[in-house]
Amino acid sequence: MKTREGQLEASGLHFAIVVSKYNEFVTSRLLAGALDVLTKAGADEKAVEIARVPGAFEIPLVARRLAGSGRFDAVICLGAVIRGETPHFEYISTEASRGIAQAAWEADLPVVFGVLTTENVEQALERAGAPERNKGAEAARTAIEMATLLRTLKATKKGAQRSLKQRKTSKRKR
Ligand code: INI
Repeated sequence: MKTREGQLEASGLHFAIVVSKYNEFVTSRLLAGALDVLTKAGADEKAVEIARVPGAFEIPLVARRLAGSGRFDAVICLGAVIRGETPHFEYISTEASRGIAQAAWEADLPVVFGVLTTENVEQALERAGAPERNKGAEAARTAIEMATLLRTLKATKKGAQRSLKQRKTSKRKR
């Protein structure tokens, strides 16, 4: 039986990070956590691009654009939505998570959810602190692991021909 798994090895990989400016006192810590993981795993500083957006609601559009650019192996999305601060909590967090997942599907690339959704500022700071609990660090580890796993899943010529044939057959049945 063959088992495939990603590695925490980022050399040669390219990453985009989309980080929201809203609640920057939290998101700057998530960004620091993510960058720390990427550099320690061997990513080149020049292979990491950062895009800053106004709030978490704006993350999916920019993540989708970057993911579809063909320039990155993974996109890391960082933000902080804090319930105590907004009656729009549900709308913003739902749209951010739905949009980030959709960006990954549409671009066929890992687009990682590193957006905190917390009840209050204390919880947000707790999850943006020490490396073991930092959601930005966790998102970067996930991005590396997924990017390296996907590299091992590159279609062989035979496999690609097989799936093309399957797609044609299922189209004809419809
Ligand atoms: N954006 C966040 O990222 N976090 C929040 O907690 C937040 N609050 O509290 O409202 C927030 N609002 C801004 C939102 O993401 C959009 O930028 C804005 O609605 C414009 O589209």
